[in-house]
Amino acid sequence: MTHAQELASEAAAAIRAATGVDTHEIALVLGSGWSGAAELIGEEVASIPAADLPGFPDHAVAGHTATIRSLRTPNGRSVLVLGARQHFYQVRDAVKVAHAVRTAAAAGCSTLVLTNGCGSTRPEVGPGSVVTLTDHINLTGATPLEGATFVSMTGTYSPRLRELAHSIDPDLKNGVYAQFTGPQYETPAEVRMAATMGADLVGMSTALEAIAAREAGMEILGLSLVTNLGAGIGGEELNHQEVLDAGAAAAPRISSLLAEIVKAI
Ligand code: 8IG
Repeated sequence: MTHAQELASEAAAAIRAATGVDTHEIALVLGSGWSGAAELIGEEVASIPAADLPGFPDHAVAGHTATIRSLRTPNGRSVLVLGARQHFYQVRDAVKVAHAVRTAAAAGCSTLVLTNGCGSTRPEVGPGSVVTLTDHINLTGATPLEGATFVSMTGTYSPRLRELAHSIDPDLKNGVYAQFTGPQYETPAEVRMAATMGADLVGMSTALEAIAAREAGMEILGLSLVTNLGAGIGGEELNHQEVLDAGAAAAPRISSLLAEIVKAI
């Protein structure tokens, strides 16, 4: 085991101890706009401050709300909600970014749902659209993998889970997500570059987590909420408050969508 996997195993052991749940099955990372889903998915078994778990940032870094929650669905499955996403722009360390996902894998999760809010490079896929990821482009220049770890990244985003999501909401789009480092939004030229490279979406998360999940052999579903058109696509300048407002406006709809998807997994 690598040091990162050992630390994740320790965190998973602490989750088992705190929840009394031996094996979790599904892990969720809830990005901007998606956090309301947890209440609809199941009953809360335990809520653990992330700062109490090995390898997670302490309170000062994580903020007050960073918790790892264990839910039990009506059909008796255990879901781990990872409310402690660390963005690459916060820590500049892809191994730290991947710790929560590795912990979920060590806790037994074989399925991972990664959600985010993002920009769109395509005017026809505007704010409020929900996109299932077919692939990603990692533009961070970083990786959570260490040493000569040659992981295949083909088929990272499960076609099976994507089809399941589309069967629940036929309005879902498919798209390729490009992870930039942030925290600044892109220049219009960078958005055009991403579009030329084949990216439909631009954001600041998900790809690094998907790499770690892939290494761990997890089946991955990526769900993006488009909160804005990428810089230069819409004509209007990006405004962080408008991005937040668009996320808040879509929250009830996408939360119930995610709850339906989890029920069907
Ligand atoms: I919400 O337009 C959200 N997150 N990189 N670009 C990037 N991240 C984002 C954007 C965006 N909107």
